[in-house]
Amino acid sequence: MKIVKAEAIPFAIPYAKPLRFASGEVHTADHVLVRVHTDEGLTGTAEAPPRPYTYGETQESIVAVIDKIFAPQILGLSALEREAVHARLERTVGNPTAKAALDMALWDILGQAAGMPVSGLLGGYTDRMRVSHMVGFAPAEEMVAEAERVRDVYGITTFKVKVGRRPYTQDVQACLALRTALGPEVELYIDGNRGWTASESARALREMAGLGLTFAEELCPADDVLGRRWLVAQSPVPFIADESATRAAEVTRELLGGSATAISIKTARTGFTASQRVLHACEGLGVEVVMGNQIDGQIGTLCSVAFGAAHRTTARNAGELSNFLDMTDDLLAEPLAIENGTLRVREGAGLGIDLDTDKLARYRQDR
Ligand code: MUC
Ligand code: MG
Repeated sequence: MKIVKAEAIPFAIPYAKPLRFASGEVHTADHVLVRVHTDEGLTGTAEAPPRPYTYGETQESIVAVIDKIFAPQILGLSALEREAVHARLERTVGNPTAKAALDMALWDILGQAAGMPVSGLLGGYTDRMRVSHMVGFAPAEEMVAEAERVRDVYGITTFKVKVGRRPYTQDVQACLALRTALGPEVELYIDGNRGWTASESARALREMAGLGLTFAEELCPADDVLGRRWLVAQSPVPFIADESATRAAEVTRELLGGSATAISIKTARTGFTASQRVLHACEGLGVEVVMGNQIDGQIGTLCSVAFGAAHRTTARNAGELSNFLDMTDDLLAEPLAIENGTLRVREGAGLGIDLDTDKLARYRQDR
């Protein structure tokens, strides 16, 4: 199972509905398709989404780091030598989505070689996850209309509401409008992408106290160290670290430092190998996790659900698995389908990623 080639293919697919949030906005899925090939003719596939406002990576930087540094470092190693692969990748700091995509492509190869689904190899807890949908910035009535449409069409009843605008009261109003329109059965939580100060966040949480929120995520920057601890200590709900805890060591630091009380796990940045490290750390420390979304396409979403469904702790909360619905197209031959508010893991060996080669030819940007 020797690695003979690692490819980084840039592609771009427009969004039908851009996602807007406090740290940025996404109009085009300008991602990188990562393919690792072995001497036995197996090909592992994953995708890396550039998020410069979160990790500093761009589409060009992901292609460059894979072509120039990572591919030459891992050629000749076996897909079974994942720890050796990671030791080489870790010689370069940062570049989390490039590393994660290579890791997941290797797991895809292992699954194919074993003739078993990756989700089963990871843990095999269940075959599906409940889906949480992200509602981006818009006037409150549009946010309500979107949530109602997503509930009615896909059966989704969990919503993560993007907050972090100024004045904070407009987000309080939007959350109130969502709760009023959707009723008490629907689960709502908020994500500020570091948009507010600690004091704005505290006021917003107090004013939303009657809305039955289940979590609050990254309302203010973790770099505001004491302010963030002060906020988290008074949060009435678990406070999720997302972009402030992108590696197992950061997870430990944020949790032990009192800057978070729950963790977002994103396979787009920690792949499967490091996501398990994060998950096991959280289980050991006794904090809740949520499967987050790096505004993934269908390939990334397939990876997220494979991981999330594999473990009891990740399958407990609804996973953020629906951002791909806002894209105009994707690369899978058989598109993902969310039914009754759930997304199923793909059956078959590996990750079950079957690419539509015509679509890849249409959207790839390197030819
Ligand atoms: C999220 O959960 O924050 C937006 C920025 C990012 O890093 O991820 C997305 C969604
Ligand atoms: Mg987040």
